[in-house]
Amino acid sequence: MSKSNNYMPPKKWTWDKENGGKFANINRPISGYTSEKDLPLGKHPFQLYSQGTPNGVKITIMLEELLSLGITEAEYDAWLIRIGNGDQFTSGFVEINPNSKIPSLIDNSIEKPIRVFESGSILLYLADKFNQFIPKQFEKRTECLNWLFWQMASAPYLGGGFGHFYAYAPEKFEYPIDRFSMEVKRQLDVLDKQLLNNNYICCNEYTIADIAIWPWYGALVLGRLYGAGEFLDVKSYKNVVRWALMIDSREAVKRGRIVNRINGELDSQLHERHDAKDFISKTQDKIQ
Ligand SMILES: N[C@@H](CCC(=O)N[C@@H](CS)C(=O)NCC(=O)O)C(=O)O
Repeated sequence: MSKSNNYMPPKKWTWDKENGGKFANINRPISGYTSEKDLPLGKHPFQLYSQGTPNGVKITIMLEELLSLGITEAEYDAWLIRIGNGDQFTSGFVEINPNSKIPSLIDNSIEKPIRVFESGSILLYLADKFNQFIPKQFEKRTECLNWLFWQMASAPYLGGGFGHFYAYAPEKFEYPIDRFSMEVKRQLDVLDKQLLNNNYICCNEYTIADIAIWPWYGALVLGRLYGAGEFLDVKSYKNVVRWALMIDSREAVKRGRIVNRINGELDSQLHERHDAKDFISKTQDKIQ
């Protein structure tokens, strides 16, 4: 373990400089909007404002899964919120999510449209609204929610902790990388044991627990997150890898993964989705 640096926290923290990390330009210690701008509005029942990050992808996968069951009431417009440009700090976005984070959703299909923010809350809202991807029996529903909330509580260790210090921080610091690698590996072990005798995360069925967990831990074991596959020895979590590959092969997942995505191969970026046909004709390779 290397020696600590010489930083001594002052008596009172003040914001006097950017921290130099990858998202330094958008981080600030106050909430609220920085510019006045309304959100665009499309014709479908659901208006999604998001970017194709692991949290964003949870919702596009869920909506595509619902549509693949023939539930046309789940039709949606997916608008791109470029978080690197600070689109989450416009007045329109803050109105639907005071926390300025993607994903955020408006349900326009009801008399008094409502906002839904926090990806776990959005998944639960859609699951309850359409009675899909959530067990009906109370005990099983509770187990499903256990894992949904587990994901919501664990992801900040993986993203905000490990991912931040391993991939985004301006320098590599051993202490936080060790601290969060240990926690992420423990979480992977939790999942690996859960999936030892189960095809899906819970209740022997595909649920919003799988849909929430896959974009984070599935992507991690498939080597798609932070370039950390070898570092975390992800292949050793064999049950998680098997589960991740199974979810990866679902057609709705393949579609959901590319909506609002702004990196990777051009044919895997569909910046905005307003129609099922957009997957054929509007990916970046087709429109550039
Ligand atoms: N707990 C929230 C986390 C959402 C979140 O952290 N979103 C990130 C992208 S994955 C974001 O909007 N970041 C922009 C920012 O921090 O300004 C959820 O699951 O919806």
